[in-house]
Amino acid sequence: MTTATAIAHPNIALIKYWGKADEAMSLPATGSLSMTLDVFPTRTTVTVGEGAGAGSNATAPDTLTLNDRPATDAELGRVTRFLDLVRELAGDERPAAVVSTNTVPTGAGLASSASGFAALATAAAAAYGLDLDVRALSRLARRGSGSASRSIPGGVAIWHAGDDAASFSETVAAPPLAMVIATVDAGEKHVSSREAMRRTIATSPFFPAWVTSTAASLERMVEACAAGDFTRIGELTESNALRMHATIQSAEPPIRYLTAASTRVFDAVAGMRVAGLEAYATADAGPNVVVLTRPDDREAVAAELSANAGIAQPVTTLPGPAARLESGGGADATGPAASGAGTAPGAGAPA
Ligand code: 2P0
Repeated sequence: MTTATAIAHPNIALIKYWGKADEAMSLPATGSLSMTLDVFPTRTTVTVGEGAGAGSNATAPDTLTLNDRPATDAELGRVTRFLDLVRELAGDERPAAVVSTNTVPTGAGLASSASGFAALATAAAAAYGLDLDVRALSRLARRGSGSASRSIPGGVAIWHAGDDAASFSETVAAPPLAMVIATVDAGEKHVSSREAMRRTIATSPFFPAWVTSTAASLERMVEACAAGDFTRIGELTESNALRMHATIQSAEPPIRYLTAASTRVFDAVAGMRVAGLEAYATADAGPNVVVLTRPDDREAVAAELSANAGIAQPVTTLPGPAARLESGGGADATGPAASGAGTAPGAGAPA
């Protein structure tokens, strides 16, 4: 029996991934760039062999326990399809028992699928005896969930568009960054990002412009990161997020993830800039807003969000670590170590 446990953290994109070029291979329409967080890790244990995988599904009797409860059929099916890829790579047909614990509310707009599939890829590769480097592991994690690719390397990561071999993630140099998570609603999102991406591609007249403009913004973002230009990084981040939401809203029927409460946070962030506190807002496929700032300003931004935007418990985070096996031998020795500076997530913590 072989067991491996891995830990991975979520990431928030500064240049967003929205839309696939190839759904079966999980290849993105554009590249994207994110910061991995040092809060809300997912811890996943994969066990292969003797007694593991006594599930009822005869074709691949894996078992999955998610946050201390048996997974739904849909959750198990997605994990089994992913493990099938690992089994094919390893030439090993044995089923697995998977136990996973998320510390971020599932499905609430701060992608638990990113940390989830990054941790699963790292643990499953080790449990099935595969020796994969960061590039290969990020390509594997991509097949589970696109954004999971970016949670394999640590810190600020770029996920390249391209064919299967070229579409991997790697850490890029960037100036010191911090984020403050403003949870406006911790509930489940009404349309999954996977479904919303499909609808956007199929119906939005703006989608082609999203693709060309995001590719251009990614190039500028890489330049700004290399130059250590925080202001440019922030401007590109907020602009790209609003373009993504505009594109999503232009689908038919429309999808609106941002609410009045989200808009109040964007307004508060604009107000901070006017007052000389440099901060920029972004949001994923949900109403919650994440504010990019400099590490030295993160507590001031959190205080402003509490005082002026009605955010009960803003959570601050610095760049987080690479996905890693719990017993050493991590996926990437080059990623920054966990800073440990994030505010501990509590009950009702951000989504
Ligand atoms: C991102 N999002 O770049 C964008 C911004 C949400 C909004 O990546 O279908 O859960 O599993 O590849 O990775 C969410 O998409 O989608 C996402 P799949 P995923 O972070």
